[in-house]
Amino acid sequence: MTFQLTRYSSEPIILPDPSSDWECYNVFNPSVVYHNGLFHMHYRAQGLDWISRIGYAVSADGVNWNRLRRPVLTPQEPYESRGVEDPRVTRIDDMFYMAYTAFGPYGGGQEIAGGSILPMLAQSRNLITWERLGPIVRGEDNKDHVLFPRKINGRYVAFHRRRPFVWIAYSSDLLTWHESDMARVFGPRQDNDWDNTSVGANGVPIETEYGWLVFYHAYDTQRVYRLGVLLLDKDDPTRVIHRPRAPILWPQEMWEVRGDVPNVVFSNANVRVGDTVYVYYGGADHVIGLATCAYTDVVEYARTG
Ligand code: BMA
Repeated sequence: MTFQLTRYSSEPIILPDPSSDWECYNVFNPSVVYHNGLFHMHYRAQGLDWISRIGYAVSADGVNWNRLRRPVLTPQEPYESRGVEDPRVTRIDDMFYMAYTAFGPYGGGQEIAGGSILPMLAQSRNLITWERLGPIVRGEDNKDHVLFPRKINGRYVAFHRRRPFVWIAYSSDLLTWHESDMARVFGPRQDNDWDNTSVGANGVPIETEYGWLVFYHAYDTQRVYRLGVLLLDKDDPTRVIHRPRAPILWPQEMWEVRGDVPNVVFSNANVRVGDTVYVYYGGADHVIGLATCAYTDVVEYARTG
């Protein structure tokens, strides 16, 4: 079975705003939640200072967006001095949780050693005002984390990335994450595969009758970023049920091939609304695109592709 996402348009749906100081250079790597009949987007934005902030936009149809004129998350802490990046928002009950990457000073010190990054969590009731909770892991190169939309066996669950693998972590309170509650889930494949170098999770996993539908990104030895899917066991999401061979989206349009970083499609948003899954993604770390698919088709592909 072959399967690919369908681009909504051959053009990006959101561009940098030349009239803004904080989002005039790049807008990319969006997260989207569908809540109370609206699409809510959080996205990474950079001005000429190249520091990442998180912007917010809202849409009734998932295509036309109304952008808040100010960022909803800006660097505040020393460990965020070079930016707050790559939001992934999950709703659990009445709370929204944002997983984001804090990018700190060169060198970093003990806390943020290994890439100067921290995989952070924040919470909000209104999607605009965010309160920092803390990191999942300290002192290592770790990002691409995202919370599952519900507890499994009584505990919160998050993906995170220990290069080149996707890991899972469990926590009873979202504040304490113990090494003994972490496990490796999946990693790169063989030499000639598109995902042969490093993998990371995309948006919030989707619960299906067959297991967790997981969208992920990977790059190869040429650092071309593509997207794929796989299926994990519902009760034990460290267990891969099926992983199709082929990617479902890869850089093709000019704005995916050329940009701030070439050959990148990178997504933090795979949101199901009715029969459609909307995949929002950054093109070449510069603009935001949209691709969609039928929910039943992607589930079928994840099971049998
Ligand atoms: C990854 C992340 C993404 C980015 C990608 C390609 O490491 O930092 O934010 O889109 O690299 O540059």
